[in-house]
Amino acid sequence: MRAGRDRTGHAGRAVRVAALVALAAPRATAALDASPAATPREIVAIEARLPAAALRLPPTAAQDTGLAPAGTRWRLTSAGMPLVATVVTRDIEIPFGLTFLPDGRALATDRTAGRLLLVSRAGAVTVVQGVPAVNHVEDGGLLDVQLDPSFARTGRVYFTFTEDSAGSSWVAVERARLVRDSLVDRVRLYTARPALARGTQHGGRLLLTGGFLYVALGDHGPREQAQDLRSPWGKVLRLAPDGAVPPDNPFAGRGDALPEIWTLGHRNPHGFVVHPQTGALWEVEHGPKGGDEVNILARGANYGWPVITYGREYKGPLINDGLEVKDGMEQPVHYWVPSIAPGGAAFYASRALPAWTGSLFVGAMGKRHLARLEFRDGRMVLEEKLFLGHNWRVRAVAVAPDGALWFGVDGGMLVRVARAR
Ligand SMILES: [Ca+2]
Repeated sequence: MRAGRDRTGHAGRAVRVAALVALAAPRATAALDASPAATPREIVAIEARLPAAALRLPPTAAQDTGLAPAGTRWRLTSAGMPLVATVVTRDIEIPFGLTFLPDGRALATDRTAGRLLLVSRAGAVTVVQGVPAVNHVEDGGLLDVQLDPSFARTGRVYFTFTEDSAGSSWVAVERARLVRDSLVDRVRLYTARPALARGTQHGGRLLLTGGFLYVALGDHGPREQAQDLRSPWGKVLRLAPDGAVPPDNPFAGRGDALPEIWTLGHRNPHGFVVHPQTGALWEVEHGPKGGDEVNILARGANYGWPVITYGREYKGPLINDGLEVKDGMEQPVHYWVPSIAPGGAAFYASRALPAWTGSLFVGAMGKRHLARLEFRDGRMVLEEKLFLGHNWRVRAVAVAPDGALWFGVDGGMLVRVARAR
């Protein structure tokens, strides 16, 4: 079982709780500063192998998933900053979408249960009413949720979900208004067709930026669709916030392509964020066996799946004879072999934890940690693996208005990381 690997080296609960290991982050960061020309192979990976001491003891029954009761806290150090991580709530199973209202409450999707939740910093959970029925087969359910920039005035929220279609499923994009604890005035903006029998690799992330609504979709199983301009699967789409197709989209006006396509060649996007300085769209996607990618999206560009990849088939054979580079196809800005199985992602743009400002956080569901990545001149120069040893399948990641970093763990729980006092 894959989970066992992450627990290697742990003699059990007593060691876990007793261990107090300060991270080597400040020293490693300084060393990297001295060698800005580091190639990707020279990247220093900081492995925070053990959790710092748990301030309270998690129950034995929760050891397999590493889950701990609400209120459990751990101290840690990252980039020289003393931090404390606190379990905000356990009242969630598969935290997929995570964003924040202006008042500081989290708005989170509980994927498989099809629940939309409002969560206060103190852990009070309110179930939002008016959410549509979802298909929760395999990886389906209520996927992402994002606020409109005008949320404070309009209450507008956008969300994605998998929906039944005669035994198969597709991904729907809707907009509604959040009024107190209910969704009202639901409007269908987009339906990704065709429906497919597979219940996996939907992607389903949303972004609102620059006056557009971007939707990142996976190949939904049949990989050749990622290169098929007549299919929305394996694409990032660009829509107006009302679902209309902008006339200046790269494939608009062509008879042989869906005009909503912005980029193509994606396998299964799970992280989808705007760079706080450049405004560029960054996308993190699952490769097959190996080859998870971080991509910087450019209008009309082809990200290669399944023609080029750094991964292999799950059973081991090469894909397309192992082709990794091809003219006309983009290279990722970073890739992981072996895979980390990325969850959500968030750029840390706040000044609240200044040593983190500019970092990209990515949940590592497969490798069971929270990755903090630093990029310089278009290259990743540092990867810190936070919370290694907890066995947490970190999925959703987002930054709260107060600068705290929240993440969701399958199983599940929401955890808040802030400066230790
Ligand atoms: Ca690619």
